Amino acid sequence: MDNFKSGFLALVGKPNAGKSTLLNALIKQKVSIVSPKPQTTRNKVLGIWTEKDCQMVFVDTPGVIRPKTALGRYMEKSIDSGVRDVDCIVYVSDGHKGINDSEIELITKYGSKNIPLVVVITKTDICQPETLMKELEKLNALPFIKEIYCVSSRKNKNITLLKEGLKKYLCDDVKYFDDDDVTDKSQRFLVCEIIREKILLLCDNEVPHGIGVTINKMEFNPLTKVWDIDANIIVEKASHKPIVLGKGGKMIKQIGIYAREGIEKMLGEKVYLSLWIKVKEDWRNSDFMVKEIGYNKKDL
Ligand SMILES: Nc1nc2c(ncn2[C@@H]2O[C@H](COP(=O)(O)OP(=O)(O)OP(=O)(O)O)[C@@H](O)[C@H]2O)c(=O)[nH]1
Ligand SMILES: [Mg+2]
Repeated sequence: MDNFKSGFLALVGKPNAGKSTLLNALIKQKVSIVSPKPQTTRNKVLGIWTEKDCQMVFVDTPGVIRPKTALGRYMEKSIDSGVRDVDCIVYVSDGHKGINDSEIELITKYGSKNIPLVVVITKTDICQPETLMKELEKLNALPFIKEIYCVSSRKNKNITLLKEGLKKYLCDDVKYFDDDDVTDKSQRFLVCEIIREKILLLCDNEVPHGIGVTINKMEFNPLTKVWDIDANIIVEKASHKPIVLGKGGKMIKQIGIYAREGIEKMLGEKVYLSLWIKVKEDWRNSDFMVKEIGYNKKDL
């Protein structure tokens, strides 16, 4: 193909910085779940944007943490694999929160990888101009940063400008994905993630971090045109079960309503969703169970 350009661009940064929201804004589709709680993303998720003469493959990654569990180690490996061999690293920083020394250290680490590094300050819709100025000053002192963009994914501000700017880092001439592919993830994966997103939204404290979701059945009935989905919500402590269940089953019902809406939007068909709560004590600390729940190192 003449003059066709493609490439992989990794979105990295601290938990809750706004990476997944930015990915969804860049590709104008929701493929990665978003929540106000840190450590929402657990896997590397690709978001694909294809135009006549280019294909940009954005790689969403979990926020950088110091891993304390087997799941945390899996997440750390997802980040490593997400930035491996990419054409550009897009470091996403929460402009509302500001940049501290540990973040400068992290940006410096990514700057030393011999891969072009672009910094995106996001959430400018809720930033104080003084905070933003201070951040820009700190970043301007780092010579290895190729470019700095200020965007708001929520208000769709400067997203097109960023996407156009990132095209200069595309250097392959292969079309990696079909024109209508938007992600590498399966519908089953996205269903599990939508359920987990609603639990992150509705349940507090440690509960959502110890949640895993697996699918028992996912079948489409062509006669009724309804998807029949049966999924398990795995909790890591017996005491979490009544929280997810709620008083008189109120919480699980709400999770089911929100999740069904999200899944119907994604699949474009009616959905019948059954949810079951299962306890798997301390699963996040077991390599075996982490894999069983779907976080398989072979997918990295
Ligand atoms: N006001 C505002 N909020 C934003 C913007 N982008 C993201 N957020 C919010 O920031 C929170 C975190 O967003 P995510 O996209 O889940 O952040 P993340 O970096 O993917 O987080 P992890 O997956 O945990 O690493 C959510 O509540 C988003 O709605 C933005 O441009 N403006
Ligand atoms: Mg995320």
